[in-house]
Amino acid sequence: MINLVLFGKPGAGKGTQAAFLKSQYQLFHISTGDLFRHHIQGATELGKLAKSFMDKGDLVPDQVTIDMLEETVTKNPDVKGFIFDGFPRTTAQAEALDAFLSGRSMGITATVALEADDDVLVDRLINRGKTSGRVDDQDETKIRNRFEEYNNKTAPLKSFYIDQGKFHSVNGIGSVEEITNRLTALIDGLL
Ligand code: B4P
Repeated sequence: MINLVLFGKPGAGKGTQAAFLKSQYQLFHISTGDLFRHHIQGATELGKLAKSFMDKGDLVPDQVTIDMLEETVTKNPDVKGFIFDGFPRTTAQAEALDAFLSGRSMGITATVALEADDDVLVDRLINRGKTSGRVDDQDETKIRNRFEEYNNKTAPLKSFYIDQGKFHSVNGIGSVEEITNRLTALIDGLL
């Protein structure tokens, strides 16, 4: 089983690259951002709660995110592996994921970070915001707040995974195809 964590700032290309990687390696893709947006569309209680955080560019509280992730993994017992896209985003989420996976005789194979400068990311997100309708992509202040959340809460996970010998980083600047090639070269070398 291959279980990959895709790691990187908002707009780094996690969702974009996951779309290729899931078919390349036949993995089940779980994007917590997409799951929340699905709940928002369906106007569920979870969606209403998530929206109140996401629209400001804040992270959604850990426990609801962890519960949603675990439910999705549990519902898909027969897959070859998972791409965790945008999860974990805090140390509490990373610890919960390790405990949950080891309880099912599974584990993270590798964490792959897509690295890109803030200014490139702001341009990408503002651009997406013109068509996506995503409130969190339409305002530079909210985008910068998402970077702050990342720096404060998510960046510490780098050392969490370095300590486990599982952290890898890829240059996230270039064409989508160039970055896909960098990722597949890295992942093929790990298998
Ligand atoms: P996410 O949905 O995870 O989204 P993201 O970080 O904005 O984007 P991603 O990195 O996937 O970028 P993408 O490929 O789309 O999170 C949204 C929010 O949900 C969070 O702020 C938070 O509130 C909440 N949330 C999610 N998970 C959570 C968790 N675990 N805990 C708590 N809260 C959580 O690319 C962005 C744009 O760039 C696209 O338009 C794409 O086309 C473009 N692009 C990609 N690669 C490019 C390239 N190489 N060149 C040019 N453009 C490129």
